[in-house]
Formats: sequence, structure tokens, C-alpha cells
Amino acid sequence: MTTTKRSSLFLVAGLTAAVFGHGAMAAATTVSVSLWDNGMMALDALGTMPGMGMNMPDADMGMATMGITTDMATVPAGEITFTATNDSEATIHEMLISPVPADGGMLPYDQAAYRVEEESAMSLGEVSELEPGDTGALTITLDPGQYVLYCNVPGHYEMGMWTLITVTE
Ligand SMILES: [Cu+2]
Repeated sequence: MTTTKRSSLFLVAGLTAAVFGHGAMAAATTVSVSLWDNGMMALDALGTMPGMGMNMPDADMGMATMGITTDMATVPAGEITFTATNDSEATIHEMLISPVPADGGMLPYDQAAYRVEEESAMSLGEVSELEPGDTGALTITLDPGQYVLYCNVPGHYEMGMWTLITVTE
């Protein structure tokens, strides 16, 4: 009788360890993010062509002179660390993250300031103002859904500095 009880307890302890082990693996998701531009002239066309922010009308992403590139476009829900590196030679960049609006449309945008309205866009966090060559990290917990990573230094979002990331169950 005593032996049977011990065996059961041992089994339960083993199962618990397995569950925690799985959770620890899920929490280790790291996304490498590159913030890049084509050099000093990257902002010259600002205001002279249709904006290239997410879902802006007539956006031609082939004209983008700045951008954000990630090493994965889909990640599992849970704790995610974004490691952002400013790969520009001369320009400060940053990385913010907001949910893609439920209607699939544009992020709220201040045309006069050339910036996303961060609060209305429900910004979830940021790696702010990185000098060229610098790296910063943001760790947040994300539910399943679609999110947009973007740079909100004036003009940069409109010049193409954004990308999508999908969080799965
Ligand atoms: Cu930027």
C-alpha cells in the first residue's frame, strides 16, 4: 500500500516537471530585428510621394528607403523578446509594436508630425532611439493576433519603416 502511494507521487512530480519544462522553452522566443536605411538621402522624398506606412493608400513598398526586417514573421504566443539593432550608418532609429487594428486598416497617423499616434495605436512597448550600431531589447507577452513593428522617428514610418508579425496559439 505504502509503495503504491509513493509511486503515484513520483509520477505526479514527473508530470509537473514536464509541463514547466515546456513553458520555459516557449518563453525563450527571441526575434532579431534589423532597423535599416539607404543612407543620408533616405528621407528626401518624404511628403513628395504616397506614404508607405501600413495600408496607406497607393503605397508602393518598392520605393521604401527605410525598413524593418525580422528573422521570423510568425512566433508562438507568450513571452517574446525583440532584439533590435540599428543597422544604419548615420540615423537614429527605434522600434515600437502595436496591434494591427481590428478593421485591418491603417494605424492612427498624425500627417503634420509625420508620426504614428502611439497612444491611439495602443503601443505595447518600444526600444527607443538607438544610435547607429546600437542594440536594445524589448520583452513582452503577446496574445495570438497580428502586430506591426514600426519606427516612429518623424517620417520614418511613412518612408517604409514597418513590418508585420503574426503571433499564433
Ligand atoms: Cu527609423
